[in-house]
Amino acid sequence: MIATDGFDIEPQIADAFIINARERYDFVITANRTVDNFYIRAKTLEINRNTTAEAILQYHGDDQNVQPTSVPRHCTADDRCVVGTSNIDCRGGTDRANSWCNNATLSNPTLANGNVPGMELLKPVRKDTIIVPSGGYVITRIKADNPGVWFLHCHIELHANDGMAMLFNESFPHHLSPPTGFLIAIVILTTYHHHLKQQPLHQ
Ligand SMILES: [Cu+2]
Repeated sequence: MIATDGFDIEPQIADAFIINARERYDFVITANRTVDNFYIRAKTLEINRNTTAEAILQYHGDDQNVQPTSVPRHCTADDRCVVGTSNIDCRGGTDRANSWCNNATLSNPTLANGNVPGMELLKPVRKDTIIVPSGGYVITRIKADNPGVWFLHCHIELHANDGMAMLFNESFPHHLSPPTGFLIAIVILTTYHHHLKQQPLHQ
């Protein structure tokens, strides 16, 4: 793996990785195996479901009519496919997997203010999209050098529409003014729509 979300990372060797909506990963495949066909599998991590997408990586010279024999990775207690976290207290919500978890707090207060043991502060991964496990949390560091109101939202559209989103205000006093004529244009548009609604349908 060499990059994520358009930013280089310290190269890592991996045979599988977790990706969610909007994330991007760049990787280099070292094709140094015996000539064969290999499955590339994408498998959802849903509970009680097993949705799989498959592609075939074919080495030049291999028989195109032979199915690959490579086997999928199986998740076990020792080889977990998901990184979970249980540090969030939903304060009276239903169970964490089904709660909106508004007004959440850390169940372990010693983790507050970024005091998380082992956190990488010198060379953290730079990303614009992050997986937040159900009931989990993410610590980010933002360089606040672009004043505006930024939309932090889930990239699953249904979730965003449900309200899984927030505004991050980076310095109201330094917001740019709206373009010249911006409000006038809205008034004209509103009047125009109103005008359309007033027209008889059979005109
Ligand atoms: Cu979501």
